[in-house]
Amino acid sequence: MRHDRLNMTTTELQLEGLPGPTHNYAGLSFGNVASSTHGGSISNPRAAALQALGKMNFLYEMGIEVAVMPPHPRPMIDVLHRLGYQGFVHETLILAQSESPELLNAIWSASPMWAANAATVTPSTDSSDRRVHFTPANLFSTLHRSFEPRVTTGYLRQIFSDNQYFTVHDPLPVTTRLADEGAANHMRFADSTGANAHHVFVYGASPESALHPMRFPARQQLAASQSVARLHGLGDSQVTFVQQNPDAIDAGVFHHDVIGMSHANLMIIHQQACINQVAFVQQMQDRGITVRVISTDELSIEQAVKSYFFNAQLVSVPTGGIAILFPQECAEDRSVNALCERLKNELGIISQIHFLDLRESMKNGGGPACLRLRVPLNAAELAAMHQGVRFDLKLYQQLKRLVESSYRESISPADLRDAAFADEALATHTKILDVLSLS
Ligand code: SUG
Repeated sequence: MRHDRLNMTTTELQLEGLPGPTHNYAGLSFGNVASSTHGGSISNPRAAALQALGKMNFLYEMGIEVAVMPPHPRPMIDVLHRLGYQGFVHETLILAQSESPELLNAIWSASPMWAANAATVTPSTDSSDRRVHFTPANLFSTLHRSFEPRVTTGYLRQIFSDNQYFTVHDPLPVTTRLADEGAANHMRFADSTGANAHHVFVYGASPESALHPMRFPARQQLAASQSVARLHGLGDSQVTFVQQNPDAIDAGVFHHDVIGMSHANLMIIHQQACINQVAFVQQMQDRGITVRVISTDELSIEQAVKSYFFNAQLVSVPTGGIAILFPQECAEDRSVNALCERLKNELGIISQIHFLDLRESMKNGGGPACLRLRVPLNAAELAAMHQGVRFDLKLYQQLKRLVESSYRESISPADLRDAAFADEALATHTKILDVLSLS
């Protein structure tokens, strides 16, 4: 049985986040330049969800396995109650807005759309017990995201409920030393058989390191990454831990996937991404990984943060090679566009590049890669997961209709104290779960 499972080919399911009906710009993420820049501006949740669904359909039409990660129920009025705001919803919202505006914004945030932060995943080919392991991220570093782990854990336990194949751990304990932001700081290298896979965990800080950012917070702690590797049954020879360059964090690189991308046995990484980068790159090359270092002359960190070049989504396409889905913003900057083309011509393995419009998510610092969690699964595991979230044309049409009929086209900060909008958004959330056969 164990042997058979090992020999089954693994496909990488793209578990794609669907923006919720309260998607808005509240400037909640200190250290995330796009979030700070757009705080207070008018959002369009309908466009956000349609853009994300458009990406799912684009991938699906390429022959990629896609599934939908639903939004969380928002706003979380219960959080306001737990913090002492009593009364009818309307009064509670008004009071919270005048006394704790950041808290009010936090309970409305649609941030669970960025599924790359939902969890870290280890496929059954790599874990010691041959199960697929998930550790939901505790997202301890920001208030609005710290509300996500409980619901994310619940969704993952429904979607991957068969414990013959899947283990969904509890999120790590909530403490600074164990701050965990999930797969956004994790890279897995493997060939198509999954044999000899290697995992790289990128962390922002640890008590043992004298180097840490001065301006913005380091969101991922070494002890968190080490705990996830241990929980998932990864041995010492299967893992590398590498520290982010604190200067890059201070320039707006709040997750590693803002400065590096990877897929299969390919890593594309900025010259200034990590501490001891030359040794790290050498180590990866010694493992047979193809590494393309993007120099600062080719792309400055500021350009990387602005264009989200590194937040591209890399997928293996059934017709051969790797497709790279860049955000539209990369096509709009002449030098970044030229770099995308150059990469394609230079690296034979890249068979296609595309530019996608994900502007609504991008204005909050979430590009193509942020919106998806990679879940490598074999055929038996794919069949064992909850089928209601698997993307196909029927589900696409159903969700599209629902978004078109129930999502608003604009949300301003004033809408976040509207009790009628709260009821409307929660009702829409229930309808989405019904479509996905989740509770
Ligand atoms: O955690 N933005 C998210 C973006 C997450 C991007 N994910 C990856 N890089 N994988 C964050 O900073 C902004 C919300 C606001 O400002 O309203 C926000 O939460």
